[in-house]
Amino acid sequence: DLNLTDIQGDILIGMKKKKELFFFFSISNATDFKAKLKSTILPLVTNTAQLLDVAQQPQTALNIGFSQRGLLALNITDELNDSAFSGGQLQDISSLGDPGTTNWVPEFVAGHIHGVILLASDTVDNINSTLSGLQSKLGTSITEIYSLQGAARPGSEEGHEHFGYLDGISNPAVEGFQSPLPGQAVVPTGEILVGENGDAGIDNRPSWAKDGSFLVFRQLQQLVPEFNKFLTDNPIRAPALTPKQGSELLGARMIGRWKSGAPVFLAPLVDNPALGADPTRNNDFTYGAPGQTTGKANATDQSKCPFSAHIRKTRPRADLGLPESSSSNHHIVRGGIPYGPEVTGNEATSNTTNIERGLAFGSNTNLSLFKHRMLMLHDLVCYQSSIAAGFQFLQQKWADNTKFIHAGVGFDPIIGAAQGAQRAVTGLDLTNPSRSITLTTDFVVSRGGEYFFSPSLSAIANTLSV
Ligand code: N7H
Repeated sequence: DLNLTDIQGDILIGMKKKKELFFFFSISNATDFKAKLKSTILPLVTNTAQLLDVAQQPQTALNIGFSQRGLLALNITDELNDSAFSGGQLQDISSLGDPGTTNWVPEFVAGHIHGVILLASDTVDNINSTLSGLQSKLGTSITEIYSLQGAARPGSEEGHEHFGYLDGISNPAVEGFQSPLPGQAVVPTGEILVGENGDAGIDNRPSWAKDGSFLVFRQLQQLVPEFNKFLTDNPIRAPALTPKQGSELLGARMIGRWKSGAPVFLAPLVDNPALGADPTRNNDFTYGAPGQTTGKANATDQSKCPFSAHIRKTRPRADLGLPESSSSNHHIVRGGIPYGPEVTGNEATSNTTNIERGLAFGSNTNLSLFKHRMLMLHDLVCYQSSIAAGFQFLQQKWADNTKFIHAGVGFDPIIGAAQGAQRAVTGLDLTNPSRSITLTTDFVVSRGGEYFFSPSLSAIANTLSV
């Protein structure tokens, strides 16, 4: 059984509040910081058991992760045995397809980030008061390097990312911890938690790393007016669809889901909001034939969902064969939250982004446990027991690989990256799936990020703070 009071809450469940602050810091005085890590930060770290029990949930939840540089600053020299983590995200820049550091937030380039504190609550005021309390106690032991405030979008857009699509629908269930909803992948605990059954690196981890997880943070800017203009300019001209419907279909086929969350595989021509809203049905498909439990999906039929669709590229289900085995499949637990304001009238009419907005990719969601709570936020926070097998693999080997899932498929039109070069995508046009559409704009622009390790509470108490 998992020791749920020892595992940081964001990893398996996600803090899932309407506001989340990512506070990046460097350690200025290691001795002083270690003492305060134990006395001040550790008592505030929210564990998994606390998030599971609504009565125990703190007003402001807090989690913490350390970069490789941060561990070294604390004089922790053990190798965690994850080369992406130890090299840092900047070193990974070309393998992730980013066009150099031009678009990176300078603080992610400068190399001073030792850790990140994640603060989540229902209001920014709660977060700010927790943060200022913390900062006054931490004093000069740390220095703030950068922070990013995320917030759920307003009103009926809550739970939707900035392009307008419902997020946080599909995440793997961890074996023995969560019972899967229909269509949900089940992964061995060790695919997400270091040192647990199924962790491929288990023999080469220091014992204190057990029940920690690697946290990938990416600040992904979204060019929303530009994305919308592309849809307006290129409607799919299927019979019986108005141009507006054709534009909506193009967007849905790029993602693999409609704005409501309904999968295009189950609703191929028009949105079905009731399907999108039903967690027992909105993930219940494999890309295989109805009832098919073994073998592969049809390798030529894209009528219901393009092979290039974002959710198909990043989780190919029956395209790699059923049952969806963990050896051929790579899963991450995604979390995260939109950042930046709503599109302004001026941006919408000029089809041009003037104010930065996007997705802070990086915490977790699980529908089966949190159905009763308001929102599921996807983002650029994701956790895994190996960065190379998780996030990096999905980005590089799948989204950016024009031969995946099949030859000629092209890029993932949402997150696929080619160092800023234009990207060819096939399968989007329902009336002619082999037609290649060239995207001259990246609608998602990487502003960089960092890799962190989120240790167990006992590792913080017994190793990192001594
Ligand atoms: Fe994605 N989007 O709004 O277009 N993503 N994603 N993602 N994503 C998903 O099923 C989006 C990003 C995955 O299990 C949905 O929960 C945006 C990165 C995976 O079927 C939507 C950005 C990576 C899944 C989006 C972004 C992934 C997934 C449907 C960046 C990994 C689950 C909601 C700004 C490298 C697939 C849902 C499955 C789903 C969007 C980034 C991976 C709407 C805007 C960088 C594994």
